[in-house]
Amino acid sequence: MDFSFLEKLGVNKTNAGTSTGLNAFNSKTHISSYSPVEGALIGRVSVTSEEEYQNVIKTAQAAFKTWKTMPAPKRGEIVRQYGEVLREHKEALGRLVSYEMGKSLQEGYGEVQEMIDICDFAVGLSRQLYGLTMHSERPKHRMYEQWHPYGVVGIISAFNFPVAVWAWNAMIALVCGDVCVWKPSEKTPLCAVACQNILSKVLKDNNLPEGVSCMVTGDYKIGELLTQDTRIPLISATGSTRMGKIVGATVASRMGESLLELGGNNAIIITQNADLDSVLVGAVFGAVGTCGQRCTSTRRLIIHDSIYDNVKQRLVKAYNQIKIGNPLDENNHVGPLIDKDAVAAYQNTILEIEKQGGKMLVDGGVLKGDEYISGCYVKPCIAEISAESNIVKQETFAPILYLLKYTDLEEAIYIQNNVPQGLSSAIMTNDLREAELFLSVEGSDCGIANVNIGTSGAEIGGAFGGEKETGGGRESGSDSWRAYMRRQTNTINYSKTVPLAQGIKFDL
Ligand code: UN1
Repeated sequence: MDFSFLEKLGVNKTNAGTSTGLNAFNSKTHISSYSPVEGALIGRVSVTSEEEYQNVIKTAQAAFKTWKTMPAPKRGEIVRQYGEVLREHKEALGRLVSYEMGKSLQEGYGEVQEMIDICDFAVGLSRQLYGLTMHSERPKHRMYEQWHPYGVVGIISAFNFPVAVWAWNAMIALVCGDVCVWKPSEKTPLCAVACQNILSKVLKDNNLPEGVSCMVTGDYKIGELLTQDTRIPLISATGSTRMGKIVGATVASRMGESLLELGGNNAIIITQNADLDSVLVGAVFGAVGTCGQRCTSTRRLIIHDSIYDNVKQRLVKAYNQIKIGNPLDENNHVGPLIDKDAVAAYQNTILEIEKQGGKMLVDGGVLKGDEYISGCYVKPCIAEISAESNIVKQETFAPILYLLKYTDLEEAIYIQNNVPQGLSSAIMTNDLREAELFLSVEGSDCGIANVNIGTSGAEIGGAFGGEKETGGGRESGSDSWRAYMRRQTNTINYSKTVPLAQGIKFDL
């Protein structure tokens, strides 16, 4: 394999360097990053020690003093430059994402494209951080609100979108005037080093302090330092609901803000009025894309009983055509799971399905042979099972799809909502009434509800996130930027008296 993409990104194959992007540190312990593609060691990243952590936060705090006073459109200019350099590195970075995380090359490129798109969005936003003005109840008074940056923002990201989800957070936070400390997943540290290297260079070329964007690496212990740190007013965390509950509680206990983007259990309702050809693309990509490791992956299909057998047959046929293998080979649809732990979780879920009375329509299994040497390649599978089974209500980060049957739409919506998670949802129908009911207050309870497209692949322009155990946060587009700023209400008296609000008289 040609590894020149690693050099292009400044990620040396044997020693990827320090984790912080603040090159002065000499950590003694390392994280080794192994590719799920072929099990090979890609590189090592030093683990941030507690002492280094303290330095990183101090450096970030110092950088905030410079960054927050720069006009927002000037900050936007830095983000614009970052987007330009990302365009130059799209091929190499997309390849690294595919090689370190295991998603298909197309999806690796797609992820970098999301980064570029969020840069463009953030550049425009840097001139649109609007506050409202209000009419004061007092004469010769002006009232308005303005938005100020919080300060140091902690970003905890997951392995499955090792670069894009950081960029959604960081690019928006940066134009808002915050500085960022990133803790990437320890499963994909090299992707983070690459992004950080590119951004550090842009900052340096503009004579800006590199503390504007820092990185710390390690396991949950470094995450704990971040979440407990009162110098970090906002923590944005993406990952499992289990992790999010700990992060949310810890940050709340010190009155910090958290923005959580956690597990999903996303369903597509397929009604008798659906166009079955387009159903297939949305459903299969949603279920097997990224090997079922998106928080937006389709985990449940809720199918009208009149078309159930037809959809089932088409799905089984489509699944038999899925090519599983090296994700860098563009002929393959599905690459490996991230690691052996993920494979074990996949296997346990299949055992549970059988224990809970489910029936496999397309069998799962771990693939063996030279092409699958890492031991992380699994077969996407389909099970028929009761919607009430416990296993259906859990998120397994793997390509396991449940087929559920319904007879009327209210029942389908009930099934769709009757899980603890609330991220993404979809209905496939050409019937206006069905679509509108699904989108109405009586419909989907998720943060994302789509018609005639699948549950995954959301565009960056919308607010991304979900309800219930998904955590309630919104990232990326729309007005998500407000989560990264503190609101200040200002009242200015330009009269010669001091009238009190609510008509209160207080004469001295
Ligand atoms: C995630 O899996 O954490 O909507 C994010 C999607 C992608 C982002 C997924 N744009 O599928």
